[in-house]
Amino acid sequence: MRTQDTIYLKDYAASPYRIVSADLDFRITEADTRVRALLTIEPREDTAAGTPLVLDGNELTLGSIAIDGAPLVLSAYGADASGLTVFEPPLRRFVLETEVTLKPEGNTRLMGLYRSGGTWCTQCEAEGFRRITYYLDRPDNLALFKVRITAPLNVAPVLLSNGNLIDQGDAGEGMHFAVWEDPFPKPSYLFALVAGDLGSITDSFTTASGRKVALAIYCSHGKEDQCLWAMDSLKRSMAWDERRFGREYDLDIFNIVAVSDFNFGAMENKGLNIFNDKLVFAQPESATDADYDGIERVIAHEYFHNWTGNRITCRDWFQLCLKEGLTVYRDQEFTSDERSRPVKRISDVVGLRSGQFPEDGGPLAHPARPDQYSEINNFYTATVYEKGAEIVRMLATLLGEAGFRKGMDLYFERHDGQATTIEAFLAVFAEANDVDLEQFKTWYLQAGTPRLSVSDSYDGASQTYTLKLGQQTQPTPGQPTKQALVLPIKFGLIGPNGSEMSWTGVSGGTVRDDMIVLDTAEAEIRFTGVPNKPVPSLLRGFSAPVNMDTTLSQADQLFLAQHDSDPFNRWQALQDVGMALAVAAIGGTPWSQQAVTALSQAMAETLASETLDDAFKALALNLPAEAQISRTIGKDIDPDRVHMVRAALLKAVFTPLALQLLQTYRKLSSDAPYAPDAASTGRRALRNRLLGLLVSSDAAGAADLAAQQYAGARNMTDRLAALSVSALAWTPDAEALLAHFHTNFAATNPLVLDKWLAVTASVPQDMVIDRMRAVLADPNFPKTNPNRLRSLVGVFSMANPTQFARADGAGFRFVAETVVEIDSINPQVAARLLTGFRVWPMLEEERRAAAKTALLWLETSGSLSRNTADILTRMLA
Ligand code: 0A1
Ligand code: ZN
Repeated sequence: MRTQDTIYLKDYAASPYRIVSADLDFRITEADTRVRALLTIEPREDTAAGTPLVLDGNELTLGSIAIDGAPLVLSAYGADASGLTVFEPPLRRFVLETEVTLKPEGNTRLMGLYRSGGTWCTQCEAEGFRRITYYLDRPDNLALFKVRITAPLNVAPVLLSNGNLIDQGDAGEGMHFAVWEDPFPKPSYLFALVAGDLGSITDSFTTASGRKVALAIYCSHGKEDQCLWAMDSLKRSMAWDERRFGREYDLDIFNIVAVSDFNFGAMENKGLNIFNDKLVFAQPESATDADYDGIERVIAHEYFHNWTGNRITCRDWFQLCLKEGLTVYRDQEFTSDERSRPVKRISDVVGLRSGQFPEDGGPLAHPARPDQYSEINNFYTATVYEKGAEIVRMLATLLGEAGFRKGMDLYFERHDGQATTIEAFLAVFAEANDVDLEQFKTWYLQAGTPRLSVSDSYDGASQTYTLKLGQQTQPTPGQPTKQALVLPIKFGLIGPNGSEMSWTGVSGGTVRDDMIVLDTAEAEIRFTGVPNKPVPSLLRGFSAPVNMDTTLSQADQLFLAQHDSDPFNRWQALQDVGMALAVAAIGGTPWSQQAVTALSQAMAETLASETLDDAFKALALNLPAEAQISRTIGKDIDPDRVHMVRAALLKAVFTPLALQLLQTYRKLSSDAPYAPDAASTGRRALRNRLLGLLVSSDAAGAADLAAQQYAGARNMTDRLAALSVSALAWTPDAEALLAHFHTNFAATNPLVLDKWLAVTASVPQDMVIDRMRAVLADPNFPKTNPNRLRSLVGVFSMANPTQFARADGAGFRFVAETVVEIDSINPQVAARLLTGFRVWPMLEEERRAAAKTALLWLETSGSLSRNTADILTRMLA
């Protein structure tokens, strides 16, 4: 048995053998699946005779083994559940033939070949292929795949794999077969197979060079009309990648399959993407605007992987953000071009701050390119994905659009067909733009969110404006000291009349047009020829993923909120004002009436603006979330106090606006049929935001208004919004609405049940834990389904701070106990649920002790999977 301890990037070595092609034969029956693999294998030029061939395996049992048709004697190989070693393979090209038998039915880990709702499907990233056959299951082994699938015709009339269908027919005894061949060499993690009784919708896309691509989306029967939005999103993604990056699709077929049991969102298998069905199915009665957005985004994301991930893949899993950060950047750009760029940016930054910053500032912090791991599945993180995208965005900001595109073109030209590294990625940008990116690379290697400090002064006599900037990054696990990073700081200086000011000279730092490039720990930048004291607008568009300490007065912030030409900073300024008031009050300094009135007025003006769009207003008319406030305070957090102060501030700011909120709410109602376009989505977002503000500021009649909206809603967006504001504020109707929603919408649709579970888990009331325990105790609750578990337990730990972090420890215990139970079913999901504990070091003493008790209990609770044990160890380190 080979045990797998910590794996280090520095130990990377090419394998002494290469698998050049894989000829796979699957025989699927209700009882089991037999996999026969013919692997054509070559030694490398420098491989010495007698070097053993070591293949990965996981929970496999070897049936037979032969080389070039001759069965191997027992002494020639060693095989167990975790691998296969051929001691002295031939030092020339040979064919290794193995046979294994799998039990997909019992595969509740959802890695490798498993069954979801009767359909056989696969998930191979990162290391699932080794659960299908013995293989070099590493991303740098690219091979040509040919796949024959034989299965019962009645239960599996649809047989799919990667690439092109080259043969199909009857196989006798109620069985049929299909043969698929993928002309592009690929790593095993991109392998996919689907066999089931599925419906589908079809369409086509003609590429810029005239290739007609057949598109299909497969789903369970009866759901076909819920796949239209996904198909529309796919076609727009294909067109966008041609326009924006000059990338065409390369096969004649592109298939997507929606399955109900899936560990993540979706998977970019070559020519055969497999999706969590919540990211495919959309109809106005059961999906919200957020669901439509998510579908569009993830369909685009997986499609874009065809070039950034599949044609060019990763040399090893340390390089994961080579494909993920870049592809997230690409999907963000797609959404920005399709919808509103500022609104997309603000939403992404809200997500970054609530998802990635806490990771980067807590016990699970790691670099975007880690240099060690013990369980790779625990590194599909916000840091690799979202911070990875921020790093690519900074590169684009520093190089400019044309310079960035030149680098991307060179990347595709030079590395097509390869498995490569972050170094190779940076090298193409450096070369195409003739710049040095050595220091920039630190962004990939260093964990932690930098703090950017700012102070300024103005000297009227010399008309000189001075900005003092500093950057500092706190130590993170394994990285006690930090280096200065390259921070692109987009900025403007705003004059007293609200317009941009110019300057005649700059010294003391690097300033290129509207961008300061801070690459030292400190800089003092002097702008000369500045006629008046400006208000600085810094970090426009959130041009670097940092925490900025601002020293601006409330008046200056509100001035920016009104005048900044950068919509992101207008939004940020309002948030900062709210944050400052909340943080001061939590620290014991109550707000002044005057300060609150000024913020109220700014909110009122924002709402009344004729130039700002609805989606922007919906984001602006809000206070920072509780978790965001807690993070800003940073230590000794009492979530009850944060909750109470935020609620009081919300009331103080928005109660005076109740009439305007209500009138605007009424004006925004619409009889138009549901459409998912940006304008309609923005209108609903604003209207529902206003409802939320009215209810949470306890305006007269607001609770009834929410109940009316719930009852009269003609789409899920409006219905769920009304339900969730009622439940969060626990209005007198909340209980009845939740029950109604369960009976009438959730009981028959699992994806709607997820919404009910999520609302139930977010209620900040003491009964929530008992309710969740009751839900889990119901024998009909499917504990094998990741979506259900995440909606209940994941939402609880991430979005219900007062109950999760209860002083009596009941919230922590609930999550810890659930993690143990789920760990024996699906370790990946259990490990993910445990990450909710990452806030624990930040809590006040009593809660911190309660969290630690729960974590220590987990440690002694018996044998945990390596996934969960890895998270637990890092959490307690
Ligand atoms: N590459 C996929 C993410 C993914 C990772 C692991 C999975 O199974 C354990 C599934 C999907 C993406 O970025 O969408
Ligand atoms: Zn991805």
